[in-house]
Amino acid sequence: MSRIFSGIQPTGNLHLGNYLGAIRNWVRMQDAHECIFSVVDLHAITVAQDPATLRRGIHEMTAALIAAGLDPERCVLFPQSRVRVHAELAWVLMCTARVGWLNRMTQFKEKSGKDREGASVGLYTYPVLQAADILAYKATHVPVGEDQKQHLELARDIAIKFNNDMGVELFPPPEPVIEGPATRVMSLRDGSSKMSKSDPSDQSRINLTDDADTIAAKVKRAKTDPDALPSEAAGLAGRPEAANLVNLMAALTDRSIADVLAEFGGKGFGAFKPALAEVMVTRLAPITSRFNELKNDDVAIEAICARGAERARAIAEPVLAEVHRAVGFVA
Ligand code: AQP
Repeated sequence: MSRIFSGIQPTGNLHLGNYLGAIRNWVRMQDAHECIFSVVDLHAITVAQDPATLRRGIHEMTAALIAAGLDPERCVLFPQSRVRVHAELAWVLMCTARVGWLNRMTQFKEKSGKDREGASVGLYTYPVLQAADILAYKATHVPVGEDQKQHLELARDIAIKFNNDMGVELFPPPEPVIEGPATRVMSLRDGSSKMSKSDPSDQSRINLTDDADTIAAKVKRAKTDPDALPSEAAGLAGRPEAANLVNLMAALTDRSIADVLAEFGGKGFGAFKPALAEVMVTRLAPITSRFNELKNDDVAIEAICARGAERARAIAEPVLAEVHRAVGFVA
């Protein structure tokens, strides 16, 4: 039986990229597998965070995940910082990972930008903490969006090297699960960059908390080109913004791109965009209303976080004890 681990940063609103690329798959996996999902607040502080905003963000991300369909009875759901094993195991794995491996991580290069010397050490070692998140549970599968592929390969390399170095079969090398028609949802303002919580423009993304008018306005303003939609998928080549919107329609309606183009091929964005906005509103409205009900129920959310952390610790602490024995810390 496979064990699933995945995480999401509490650094802003859950957006359509997170939902279609990751969370929707998490929800589907809950019944078929043992699932562990974390609001990864330790990752969030790799870039500066206001403490009060972060505290609220952890709470709201937990509420948003439940609103999106995670059931804390059917999966383990908890804030990462409440399980100390993550940070402790990350230290051990930092002594396994090689500097050359981390130097190849493209997300660090993108996130640190021109001021690489001024980036936090945590931002640089972020993928090792991510490996610890997964390996602390001996997770076998990790459902993520396409942007996390390189980090997952690193987690596999770390697991394999640790096992080899210590002469044990402790960690199963985790497999990424990058599935579905929308593993890389792009920004509404720029078809060459991914939709992201940290994009300074709120117009670049559809938040799961956006109301119908906001969604309609964002889709209307989404960047496109002047041509009509093609009738075949090949006609989307070289048209990243059009491809992104068609892909979103396909993912939200569980149809193929060919099906969507069979309906909209030859039509302009004037016809396509309102149809897309309507589909988004229909799909997101139940999540938004559930989120609005839950987000102010501090007592219920706190109880879910506490219980989830307790269940996570019960799995991770014995794994850390095995790691301690393997490296020689205890007899
Ligand atoms: N655009 C996306 N398309 C598909 N999947 C995506 N994911 C994120 N963006 C997309 C997947 O969502 C999960 C949570 O990732 P995250 O917490 O790193 O989300 P984020 O929106 O990427 O976060 P930030 O704060 O905006 O970080 P940056 O901008 O640095 O990436 C993951 O499974 C991710 O693959």
